[in-house]
Amino acid sequence: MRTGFATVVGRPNVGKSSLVNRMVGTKVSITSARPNTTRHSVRGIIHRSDAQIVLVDTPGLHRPRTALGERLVGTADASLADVDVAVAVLDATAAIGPGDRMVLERALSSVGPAGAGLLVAVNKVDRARSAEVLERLVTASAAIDELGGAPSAEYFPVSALTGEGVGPLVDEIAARVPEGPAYYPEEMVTDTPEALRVAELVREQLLRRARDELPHSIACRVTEWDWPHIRCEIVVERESQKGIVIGRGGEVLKEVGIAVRTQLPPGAYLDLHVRVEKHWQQRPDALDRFGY
Ligand SMILES: Nc1nc2c(ncn2[C@@H]2O[C@H](COP(=O)(O)OP(=O)(O)OP(=O)(O)O)[C@@H](O)[C@H]2O)c(=O)[nH]1
Ligand SMILES: [Mg+2]
Repeated sequence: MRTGFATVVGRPNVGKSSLVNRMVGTKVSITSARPNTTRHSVRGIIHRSDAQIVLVDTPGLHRPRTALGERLVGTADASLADVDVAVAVLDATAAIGPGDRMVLERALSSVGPAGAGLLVAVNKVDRARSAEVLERLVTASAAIDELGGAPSAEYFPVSALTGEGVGPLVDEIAARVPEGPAYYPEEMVTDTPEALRVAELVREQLLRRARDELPHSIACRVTEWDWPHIRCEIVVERESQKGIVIGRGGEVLKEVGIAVRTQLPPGAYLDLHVRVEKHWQQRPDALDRFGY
């Protein structure tokens, strides 16, 4: 049996969470078209007959401008400590830039000399021309050479959306984790606590409906869990945002509640409350409370 940790890193919005969900085969991490969706490190466990792989989804690596941003980057960096495999995810639909080079550099330095545990995934190939995919692969490889090289790094064109190329990536991760005992029981796909999962599902639905700067201003937290009664607070930064999140006649909140309930065991009663907390993104006490 081979078992180990594979941390998935990349710029915001390149599709890390989508790829982790696809590899696990279940939704363990929320996704959205907005950058900086993931705010925690989220474990997704792959069970195979020959291996157990603990994938670690991480917040996007970026240059932080808020205290929240610093926490997110800190979380991603911490998840790169002590990994067997680092999967650096790039976006096939965009040219490789300084942000991606930084991702490759951090991933490379986390897996030790010669990059024995470095895998590079070029995601969203379903939306790129093959010449573009090829260009990203070549540029990524050249960037790694400039960083000192990683002879055993391998490159995978993938699509989290269609699943194309994902099988070979998982096979390679399985081949590179060491031998050892299983960390998690067979039926477990994630170790995210239920209350956190529900708060994240609420935030995911809000992100789908949010525009402009609102996504960064939303935080969700379950404040009461008395099954089937769940109380979740939604925190925004401004009074005007509160109105947007509630919607006309409570319409938005109602839709959010319905969409989240379909993803919970039957009978859940979800009580959503919206509260304003000014500048929470800059306040360490608030960030602690949300677990960021
Ligand atoms: N066409 C296409 N879209 C994708 C693919 N993978 C992800 N996406 C889309 O890209 C957007 C970002 O996906 P996420 O999985 O949330 O990206 P992320 O890297 O986890 O983002 P952060 O958590 O914000 O760092 C979403 O709109 C996804 O639907 C893919 O393979 N093809
Ligand atoms: Mg994510």
